[in-house]
Amino acid sequence: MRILVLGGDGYLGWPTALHLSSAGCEVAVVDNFARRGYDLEMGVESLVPIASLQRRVECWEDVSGHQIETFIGDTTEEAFVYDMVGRFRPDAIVHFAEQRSAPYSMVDRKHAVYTQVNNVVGTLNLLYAIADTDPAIHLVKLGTMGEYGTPNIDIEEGYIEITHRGRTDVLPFPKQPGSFYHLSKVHDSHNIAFCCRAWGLRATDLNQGVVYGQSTPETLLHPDLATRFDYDAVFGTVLNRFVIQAAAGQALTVYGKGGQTRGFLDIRDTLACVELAIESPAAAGEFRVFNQFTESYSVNELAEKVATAAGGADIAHLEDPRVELEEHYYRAAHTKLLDLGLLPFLLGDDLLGDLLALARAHVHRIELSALAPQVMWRATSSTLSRPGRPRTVNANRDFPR
Ligand code: NAD
Ligand code: USQ
Repeated sequence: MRILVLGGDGYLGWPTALHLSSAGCEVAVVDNFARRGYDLEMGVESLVPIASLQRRVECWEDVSGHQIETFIGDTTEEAFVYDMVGRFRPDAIVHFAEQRSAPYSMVDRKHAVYTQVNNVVGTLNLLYAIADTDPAIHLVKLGTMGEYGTPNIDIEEGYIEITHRGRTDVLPFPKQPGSFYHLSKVHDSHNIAFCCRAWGLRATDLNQGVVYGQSTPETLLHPDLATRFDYDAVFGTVLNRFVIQAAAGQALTVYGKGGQTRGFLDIRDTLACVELAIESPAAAGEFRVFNQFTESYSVNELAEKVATAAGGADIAHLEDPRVELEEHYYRAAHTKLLDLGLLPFLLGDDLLGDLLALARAHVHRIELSALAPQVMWRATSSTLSRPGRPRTVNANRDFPR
């Protein structure tokens, strides 16, 4: 099978490309290196050093004998998208290529606009390119559990049956996203659903929870195959941050009351879920939604787990920089991937021990000033949400178009 992995230089895209390649697929990765650019903008780096994409691909061929093709370019460029889809002729496209940080999207107006243009226009270009090139191509799109928000009812997988004034229908589950980033995923979902309805495209929206972990069987084969491991307050996700904070002897930064509950999954399960989605594609005209997570935890529960695994760590309750419910009901369905055969890696002391060891081995690379949250969820047209802190994103940056 021929698979294009968009965003294949990123945290999840790179190990997914390796996994699919080792499973015998013909794989090409697509990236514009925007993620490496955000690091430069913020003056931070992945805790674990990462090789250039060129070196990664070369190393993979040496280690595995498999080739991975590369397309360097921007999904917001129509000609680039048509060219890569037309030349590679994939059976499936796995689309990771978006700006994925909620805090980054909330820095200021420029970052909000960049995030939504990058994500929504990139996906629209792709939908047109698929429709014009070959509508049978299966789009496997990374969405997010955050599209749903935290309603006071059970969350279903994409759709809910509603009876209203005596009539019943199955409708898209209501969306209450919590950042301009999460909103961009909702806009994508609507656009993809429309193209499935109107043009008969086939798509799977993987509403993924928060991912943790850094190693997969393939990335462990050589240091130059490693994927990124982010800890800064803008791109680091909560469990990865807690592990790294504990390794550095810093307090774990619980925002607010810490009752915020989310769905989580091991990075190895991301790879497995994508593979399962590809193996049994959506039907022509079908817009399929899978909730892609394996366990739910509150932020407090995660902090306690990490502190215990680390043999002790302080837990600090900081003022929540976000606008979100700090205590709420949370129960979300996630059976469709299990039904397809997913055998999840659950969060245990062995994985936390491995992650702590990894973080301790690279502790000298931690920039402590990047740990504190700086982006507040309020409207600002200028760059610094908290004046006086130099380590932040650059409002004058020229975004790649
Ligand atoms: P990442 O930022 O590490 O990777 C995204 C990649 O896409 C980067 O390499 C970036 O350079 C590339 N990219 C961005 N815009 C592009 C464009 N216009 N053209 C070409 N390439 C572009 O992010 P990640 O953590 O690997 O996440 C991948 C996807 O999974 C995202 O869509 C994200 O929303 C989703 N997701 C991630 C998580 C998580 O916890 N990391 C959880 C749920 C969903
Ligand atoms: N949080 C803390 N302390 C921290 C960092 C985060 O308490 O140091 C809290 C946040 O306030 C939030 C929760 O932890 O309530 C999750 O935050 P996060 O930064 O780990 O995750 P989030 O911003 O939701 O985004 C991440 C990915 C995004 C993906 C999303 C899945 O960056 O790409 O879409 O997880 S989900 O959360 O299901 O929407």
